[in-house]
Amino acid sequence: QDQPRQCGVTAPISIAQATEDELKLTEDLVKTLHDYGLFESKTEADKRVIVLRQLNELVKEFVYKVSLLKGLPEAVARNSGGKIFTFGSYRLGVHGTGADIDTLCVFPKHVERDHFFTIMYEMLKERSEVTGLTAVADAYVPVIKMHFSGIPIDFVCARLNVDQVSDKLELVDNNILKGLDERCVRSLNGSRVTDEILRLVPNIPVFRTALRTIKLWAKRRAIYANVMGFLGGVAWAMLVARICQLYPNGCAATVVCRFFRIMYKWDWPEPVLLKHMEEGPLQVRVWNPKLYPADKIHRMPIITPAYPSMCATHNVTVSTKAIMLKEFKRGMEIVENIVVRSGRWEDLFEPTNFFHTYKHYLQVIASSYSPASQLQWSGLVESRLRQFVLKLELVEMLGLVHPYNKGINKVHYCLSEKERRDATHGLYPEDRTITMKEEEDKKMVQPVYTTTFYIGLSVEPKTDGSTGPRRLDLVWPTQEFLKLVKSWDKYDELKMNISVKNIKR
Ligand code: 3AT
Ligand code: MN
Ligand code: MN
Repeated sequence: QDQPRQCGVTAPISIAQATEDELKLTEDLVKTLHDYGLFESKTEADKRVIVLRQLNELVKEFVYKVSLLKGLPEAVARNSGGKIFTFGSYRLGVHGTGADIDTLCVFPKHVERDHFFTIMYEMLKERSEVTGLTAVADAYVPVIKMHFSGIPIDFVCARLNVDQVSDKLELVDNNILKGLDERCVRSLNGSRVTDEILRLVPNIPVFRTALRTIKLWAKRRAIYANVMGFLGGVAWAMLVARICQLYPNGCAATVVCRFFRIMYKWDWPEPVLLKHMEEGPLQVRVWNPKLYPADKIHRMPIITPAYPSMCATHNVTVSTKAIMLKEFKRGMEIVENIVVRSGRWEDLFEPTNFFHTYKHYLQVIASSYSPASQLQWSGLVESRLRQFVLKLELVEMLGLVHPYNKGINKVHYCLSEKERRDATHGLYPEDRTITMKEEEDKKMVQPVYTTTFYIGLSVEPKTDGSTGPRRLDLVWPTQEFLKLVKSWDKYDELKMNISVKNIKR
């Protein structure tokens, strides 16, 4: 272990073995992570294994069924195979209690993608273990969502250009992507990226503990969210993997400590790479800022290791980058204290005081009248919020434009049309306890579902030296944002509402 193979695009910074002291710090860290309830029970872990076994069986049955339907002989149909792969936090081994299992279903070419959303869907519907089954066939990455024996599953699929999918099939060869539907390439990508990350870290248990730490920290500091312009699970995993490569013999505490300093001092937009990018057999572009202007504007590029390499952080804005750098700095200062025993790991996980940091906030309320339409509508608004942030960043006098990393969901039980209207504008009837005993009550109560997003604004002093009244002009960005979300093809002005309000701390 003294001379580990070099994984990464540079030599390690240090190949020193962990000291007694560092091992003790890691022990404390793992204990702290346990205190936060980050690890699932043995029972839950066992259940996941059983569920995956059942899903794998189901996939084979599905392929067999479709093969017969396509007129293949019985023996050929049996040999057509079918296999599942996992990706996401479960595959990385950093999932918490109740996390989903991101699962990829792979089948041979005579099975069509549509079959997954019809025949497989029907097969799942028949199973008594399955609840909450929903298919989203028109998503960027089409997915079937469900609970299987109570475990949430995100089920995606890929049709390979082969006659048979054997149990031994691996997804590492770039040539398997040749001639595939784009959606299949994207579905395979999730799995290929996680596999590659694991292949590129020198010590997987160290990586896991360090990543669990960073994920917890990022969530508590409200900088975990790809859609909002922060980093998502894959990007955090790649950053931690890079530090692991630089300290191949370090323990988890060492990796965490170095993480903050290195990321704070990183020469952005220098990209974070886990390996040299590969050329490959597809007509798709691989991330290349020298070639593509769109890639040059990425502020904190973190590049996925599997071909075709992409930037996992194209959503980062000037503000979100500044906020993350501030958090790296805070992390760096805290771990310096932990190392000299004048601080504790808990300090790192102190929740953000976002709601007390700024004088001005924008409150964006997306609302509608049913849970189903609210899910879609709030998702759309959330996915467009970053455009609002980008427009606000252009406003003179605004320094930082800080989106909170998640929307806050509420249901308001209203007793009149007026109350309903008010609720969509952030004026809520006093919290009301509803007794649903009587039918009368049920008829009177009209629920309004709201998802509220917050954007913190730091107003900068005028630079021209004048002392006149300072007026923030947010009309233009607000109007543009409202126009943008209302231009959605599924927007229904009778059912969906959006309101933007300027509020004080
Ligand atoms: P959790 O433990 O589940 O919270 P995770 O990292 O597994 O953390 P997700 O299950 O949300 O997070 O996502 C797993 C992977 O699925 C990450 C990414 O490759 C893919 N993915 C997630 N959301 C999307 C999306 N909206 N579009 C495309 N790919 C996505
Ligand atoms: Mn997941
Ligand atoms: Mn998922």
